[in-house]
Order: sequence, then C-alpha cells, then structure tokens
Amino acid sequence: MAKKDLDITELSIWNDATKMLAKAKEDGIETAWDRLQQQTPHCQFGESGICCRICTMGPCRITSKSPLGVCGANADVIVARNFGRFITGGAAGHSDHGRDCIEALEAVAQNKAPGYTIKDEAKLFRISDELGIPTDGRNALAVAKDLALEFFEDYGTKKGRLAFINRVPEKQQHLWKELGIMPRGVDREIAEMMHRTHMGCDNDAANTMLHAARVSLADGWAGSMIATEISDILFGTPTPRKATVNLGVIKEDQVNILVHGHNPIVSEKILEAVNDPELIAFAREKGAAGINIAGLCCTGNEVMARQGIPMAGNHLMTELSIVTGAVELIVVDYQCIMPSLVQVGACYHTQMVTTSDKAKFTGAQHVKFEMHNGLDQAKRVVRMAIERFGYRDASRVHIPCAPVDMVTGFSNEALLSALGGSFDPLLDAIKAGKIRGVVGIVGCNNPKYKHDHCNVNLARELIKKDILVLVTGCVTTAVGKAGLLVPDAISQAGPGLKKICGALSIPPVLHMGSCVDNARIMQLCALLANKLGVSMADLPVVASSPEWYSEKAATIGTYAVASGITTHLGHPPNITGSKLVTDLAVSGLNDLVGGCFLIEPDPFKAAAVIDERIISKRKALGLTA
Ligand code: SF4
Ligand code: MSK
Repeated sequence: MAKKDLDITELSIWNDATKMLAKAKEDGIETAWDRLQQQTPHCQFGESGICCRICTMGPCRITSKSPLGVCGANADVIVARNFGRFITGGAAGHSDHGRDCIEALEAVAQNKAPGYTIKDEAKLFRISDELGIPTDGRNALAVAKDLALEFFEDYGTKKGRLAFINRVPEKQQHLWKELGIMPRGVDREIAEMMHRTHMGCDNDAANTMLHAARVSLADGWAGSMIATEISDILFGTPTPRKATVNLGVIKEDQVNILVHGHNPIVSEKILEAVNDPELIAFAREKGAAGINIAGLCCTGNEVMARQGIPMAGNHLMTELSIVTGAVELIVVDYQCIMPSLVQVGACYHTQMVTTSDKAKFTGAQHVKFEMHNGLDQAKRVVRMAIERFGYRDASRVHIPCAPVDMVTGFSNEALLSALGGSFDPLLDAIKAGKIRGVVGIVGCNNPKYKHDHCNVNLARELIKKDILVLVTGCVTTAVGKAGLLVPDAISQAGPGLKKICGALSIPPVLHMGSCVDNARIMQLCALLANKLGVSMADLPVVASSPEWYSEKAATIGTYAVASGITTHLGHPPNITGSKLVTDLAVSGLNDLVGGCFLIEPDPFKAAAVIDERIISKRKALGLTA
C-alpha cells in the first residue's frame, strides 16, 4: 500500500529539525521518520514480546490457537526471556563502556597512555578512601592502579559484591538480599541471564524478571557508576559552565567536526587536537576560519558537561546535522549511532570515522583509538576533516537557526558546592515543600513520538509543580533547546522552586551528564535517603524516560525501579503479550522493591501521575503534600 506523505511539521517540535527535514526531502535523503513509516505497522508478535527465536525447533509465535512454543514455553516465559535479554543488552553496553574506562585508568597508572592524565586527583583519592584502598603518602598513579584493579574485580565473580555497594542504603541492600537480587558481579549477572534464558533453563517468568532486576542493578551500581567516576577522575568532574545548543552551533565558515557516541576517551582527544596550532593553521590554509567541534547524543553530554563544548543535537538530530551540508566529519565510538549516517554523509561531503573495533560501520573510515595513540589518532582525524572542507558545496549549506544558551555541569560535587557544602539545604527545602520532589528525566528520542514533545512538556509541567528536574542523555538537548537549562527558566517554575533556585542562581532543570551518569542520580538519591534514615523507595523521587528507545534506557529504568524509584515510561517495553510480566512491571514490583513502572504517553497526564506519586511519598514521610 502506498504510504502518505509525511507532514513534516508533525514530526518534531523544533524549527531546526523541521527545516532540515524539508531540506532532506529536497535533497532526496531518507531519514529515520521515513524508515519508520516503511516499517509501520510493526509486527504484533515482536511488539508484544511473544515471538521466540531462542532455538531452531522454532521460531515460535504465541497465538490463541497455538499458546505454547514447540518446547512447551508459554507467553509468560517467552516474554520474560525476551525482556531479560533486552535488559542484558543494555547492561552489557554501559558496563563494557565502564570496562573501557577501567582499562584507560590502568593504562594511565602504568604510564602507557601518553597524553592522558589524572585530572581530578582529589576525586581519585576520595573514591579510593571510600573503597578502603590505602592512599596515605602514596602517589596518584600507584593509587590509580589499585583502584583500577578493584574495579576490574567488580566484573568477575570471585569477590561476590560490588565496590560501591555501601553507597546503597541498608534497607535497600537488605531487600535485595531477601529477594536474591543482590548483584554479585557485572559479567556474572550478564552471563547468567544468557544462561537462564537458554532453552530449557529458567522457565518461571517471575524468577527471570527478578534476575533482570539483578542484571540492571549490576549496571547501575557498578558498570555505569564506574564509567562515571573514572571519567571524572581522568577528564575532570563537571562544574557549572555555559554552553550552547541546537544546529546553530555548526559554523558556516569553519571546519565542523561532530563527536558522537558515549565514551569521552576519544572525544576528549579530538577536542585537544582541534586546538593544535598546526592544525588550526592548516585549516586556515584550506580557507576555513577555524575548526569547530560540537557534540551529539551522550558524547556531546560528556564534553559539554566537562568542557562546555556546544551540543548540536540529540538522537533524532544526528542525521539532520549532516543535512546542514556543513559537517566535514563525524567521529564516533559506540552506542546510539545510526548506521544510516554513512549514507546520509555520502550524499554530502561528510566523512564518517569509527574508532572502536567494537563498532565498525561499513562505508566509514576506521581509525582505531588506543590508549597509547589517542592524541596522534585524534590529530589524524582532525586533519581528515580539514581535507574534507575543500569538498564542501557552499550552495548546499543551510544552518537553520542561532544557538540557544544553557548551563551544564551539575555533578553531585557541583551541586554540593552550590548548596554550600552540605545536602541539608536541599533536604530542608524538600521537607518544607518548597521543592516538593525530584524527578530525573532521562533517555532518548524515538520517531514514534513527535520529537521532544514529551521530553520538554513533561519537564515544563513538573517545574510548575515545584518539582526539581534532573536531566541526562538526550533529554538534555531537548530541555536545553527549550530554554529550561538557564537560571532565567525559574520564571516558568512554581513559587517554591523559583525561590530556592533563584537564591542559588541555578536553573530549575539541572544537567547531570550522559546516560551512564544516571549513576550520579542514583548516588544522590542514596545520599538523601541515608541522611533521612529511610530507603530510596521512601523518597519523593520519580524517574522518567518519556521517549526512550534503547535497551540501555530499559536497563536504566529497571535499575531505578529495583532501587525503589518508580519510573515513568512513555510506552512499555515489548512485554504486553504476558499479563503476568506486565502486571509485575506496572504494580507487582512495587510490593517487592518499593517502585514500579508507570506507563503514560501523554506528558501532561504523566506529570499528573508523577505528582500523585510524589504526594503519596511525601504523605508517608509525614510531609505536607
Ligand atoms: Fe520455540 Fe521453545 Fe525454541 Fe523458543 S525455545 S523457539 S518457544 S521451541
Ligand atoms: S545517547 S541511550 S539515545 S539518551 Fe546516551 Fe541518547 Fe538514549 Fe542513546
């Protein structure tokens, strides 16, 4: 059946996006929205999670006429297994990123990483003290080596406990032990899920779901947390700084390089290379006014939070950034990088460069980054971008808008310092109802939604209700473009939040980093719960991922829920083919861990549901609604 023409104005709330979508159409370029239309309607078996491809007696699909797979597995077992593997994919992504960070720290400690250093020595010593690693009278590299070893141990099975487990409030730890979901080691939980979901193993859906929670906890409290903490140690802990956002950060007269992916190990070196005087001179020789670097997705969050590098766009803006015709090169590491970028780039003069052997893209040039050659490879990539500048067709360049200002860099350390060295003022504001609650809005874009409509409107609605919003990942770009990440945005906040944020000169929506940095939000919740002597489930805190798409986002949502934090999602994972699994996700988990999933696609209704949850938590703590 012929598909209708897409109404571009309905695809995104942003002018920069719709203008580039119109240009893409003119230039004959297909985007994610076009491909979504080609893929719609989606397979109902896949969407509800009742297709099993685990063995070759199948694949099996569950229907009313054939309620069991060839082996006898029912819909509950199949849905739980599929969900378990989905969560495991996300945990593996974050945690392998974390492992790369440990290897980087170890290489620095062994003097095998020229150009990389320890930028935040105080944090290195603070975390080492926290984990019982001797620091007195020792030099930073010796301590870093021990810390790297300690973190490597988190991936194995021998130690049987996570390094950061003492950050988790005792009540929560106790619950996890009782339920048998205390994570023992990152790789162990991941491998065990693959084992459990092999044909003929865990054929009890609830039991599989509990292990999914355990896998996700290993991600949240180890893989992701380790990635965040090491990135701070190596590249500096974020502090508040100004940045700019949207496609207007791409400069017409400069060589434009976009960094995309997740791990700052590559992007930090690219950033160093673009400031190399020889390369700047080379760019001028080629007729450019300079070299401009901007971020996409989570790599964008990493370099923005630490260095104030401008952010070009979130997930659904990655193809559209190339459509400006002014991007010479996109350099990527891994995760959330659409393979289509190679084809879109080929329609212009944009070179795509991959850097990790884990994420090669057919048609892209591979420049392998290793710890011993990071800066050299970065210079090579920047030189390639400058060479591409000569191939730019000025008649095809269109930069659709001027950038918007934002403030970034609210690590927990930065928040603590903004609060005067103690979290007590934040707790006092919560107790007094000036800040009624805290919501972390995190995650992605998904072309099934009007781009950023839910991300932005949910944040707006919540701050009106005196709820402090913390953002990470691709939501950051959305709220940044909406002007919510500047102190002036307090004009849109309720009276209590306006007063507190106004006094501290901070925005009512705080940017805390990339996807792995959701670990910062977990740590903050744990700190607040410990101070109050309650469990994380007792806090007036909710998480949300309105426009999520990735396995990683589902894993984040699951570790938040397993940690006691109710999590709103715009749409459910592919679990609706099992009543048992769906009921567990949206209510049953609440009885077990104190949190569950709330599903609501409408951001205004979602804000009301989240608010109800916050009211009930406040009342249970004896606070006014
Ligand atoms: Fe079918 Fe069972 Fe094999 Fe799955 S494991 S494909 S349900 S026979
Ligand atoms: S990049 S997981 S689209 S937030 Fe972390 Fe954005 Fe979601 Fe990827």
